[in-house]
Amino acid sequence: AASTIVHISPLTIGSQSTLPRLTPGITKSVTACKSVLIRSSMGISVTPEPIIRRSGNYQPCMWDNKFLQSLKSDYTGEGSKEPASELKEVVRFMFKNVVEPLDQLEFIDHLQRLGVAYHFFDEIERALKKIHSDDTNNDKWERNLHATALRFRLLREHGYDVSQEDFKGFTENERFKESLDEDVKGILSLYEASYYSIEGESLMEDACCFASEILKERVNSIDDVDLSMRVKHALELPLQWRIPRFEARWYMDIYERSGDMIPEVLKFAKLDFNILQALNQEELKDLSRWWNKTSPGDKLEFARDRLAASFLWGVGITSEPQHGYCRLQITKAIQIISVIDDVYDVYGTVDELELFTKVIERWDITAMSELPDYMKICFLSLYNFINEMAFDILKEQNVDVLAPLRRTAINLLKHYLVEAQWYHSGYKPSLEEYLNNASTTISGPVIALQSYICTSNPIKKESIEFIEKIPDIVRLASEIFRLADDYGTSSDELARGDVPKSIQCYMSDTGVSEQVARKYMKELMKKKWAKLIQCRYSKDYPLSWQFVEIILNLVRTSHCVYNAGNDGFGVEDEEALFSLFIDPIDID
Ligand code: LA6
Ligand code: MN
Ligand code: MN
Ligand code: MN
Ligand code: MN
Repeated sequence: AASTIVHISPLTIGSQSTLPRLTPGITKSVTACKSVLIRSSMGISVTPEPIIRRSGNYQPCMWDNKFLQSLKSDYTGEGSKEPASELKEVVRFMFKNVVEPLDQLEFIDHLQRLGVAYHFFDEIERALKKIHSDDTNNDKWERNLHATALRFRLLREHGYDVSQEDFKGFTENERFKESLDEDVKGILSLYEASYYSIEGESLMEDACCFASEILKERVNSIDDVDLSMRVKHALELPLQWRIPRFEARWYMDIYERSGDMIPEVLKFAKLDFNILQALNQEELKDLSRWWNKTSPGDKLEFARDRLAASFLWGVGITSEPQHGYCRLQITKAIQIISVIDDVYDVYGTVDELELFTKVIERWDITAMSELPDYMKICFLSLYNFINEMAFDILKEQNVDVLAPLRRTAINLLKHYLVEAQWYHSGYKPSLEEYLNNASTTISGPVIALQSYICTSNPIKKESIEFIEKIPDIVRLASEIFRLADDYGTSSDELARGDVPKSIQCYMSDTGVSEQVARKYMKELMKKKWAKLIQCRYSKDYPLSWQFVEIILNLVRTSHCVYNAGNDGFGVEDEEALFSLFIDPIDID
């Protein structure tokens, strides 16, 4: 149909174009767009109505190609690798000389929080195995809440069978409970441990409520400045929900001032951080060259240009040096998907989106000619990206992964279409119906499959089939990812015009206020986490521990990006991105 297209570019929205957030001005154009569609679908429209297009109204990207290519680190090459590997041996030696179980646990905790535990995998497993088999049924453990909680948390984290009964002594003895009141350090450890509990461990659930209440009460009256910082940090997000690598940057400053700080350990952690950062910078350069030629640029002005923020997800999922390929591919996937998501969310008309989805489903390059120009570029970038990944794997491992990669991508867009149809018809789903669809549109299943493919060698056909069927672990991870995203982005999305997200669905299901709904979502995420980590403990779980960790990291990244309640992806957090990827840590 012939129609006039009116582009609303960010610049026409007046002074608000300089703001990163969306403006109510856009909602008006939504209404205009809708009335056009309704009328034409009823066949009443005779004169071509202008299609008024919305824009995501996003800020330009933070780092352009020129800036990224100019990065130079002092930590590439042999110059820093040698001192690092010497220091590593020193730390390994020190670790071996720690004998007391509690000291060992604390040593491990430091290594993990400093982000260097991956260097000492065997030592850590050996120490934990011993601690697990040791008898704890003695006074020393039973009287030390911090020690008991740390033991529980680390053993659980590493897959050992530990029981919540370990805490019975603390929870059943009222007199002890009173004296606990003063033990902030112990309660903090209990709080962190409680996030490692699984569904149905009511003792741990109670412990979590009890611990967070006391910590909230105490947080502003703790004399020890660092302990108070730790408590604040923990209340913001528990350790279980944090990305180890992002945590490392924060923890180094705390560790530096702590009484049991070991200079060699600190120095090694700093050096390792800077070396990984230099590696990440090389990856960013690669990605930026790719994006520089792939980016639709001014052709799709309405969409997000978020290479740095997308890379944050790549690093969040896996930061180990050997997984560079996975970081590259996940970053590309998220950058491409977020452009297409903006097409479905804000720019495309329902007719166009239906056509686009059909063309994608055919996965036929010749069908591209049926699309409007702006959609051709979306189609081809996704098509090329998926095909290239399949090509890489075919060349590398002689395994054909094209069909599953293609199917999950198609499935994502089919679910995008459902949301777009709901929005344009004014349909309001219940929370359950919404989540059923939205746990796919958050892209969890796509990222899960792609990260399995990019980190596994050999790739197993059974594993691919298993992941593609969306097992509990992928579904739960995707649901939490979705809830976290909605927690951060739905205010902007609703202002822009969008389907009601989880918070709004729950509000209309129950009639509660937004504040109550938000609180409910936090609880719901916690409940789903308890189920999520339960998945990994079942005996013959067919996915590797390492891959499950990647799935958990995906969820953790979403907490880190969206926890503050705003869109930490659409509006890049400059300070965080600079400290992770650009500024090295000072080493004296
Ligand atoms: C979500 O965007 C986003 F930007 C992510 C980085 C998550 C993974 C990538 C996707 C889904 P938004 P929506 C693009 O909040 O429209 O716009 O599903 O996703 O809520
Ligand atoms: Mn481990
Ligand atoms: Mn969106
Ligand atoms: Mn969307
Ligand atoms: Mn969102």
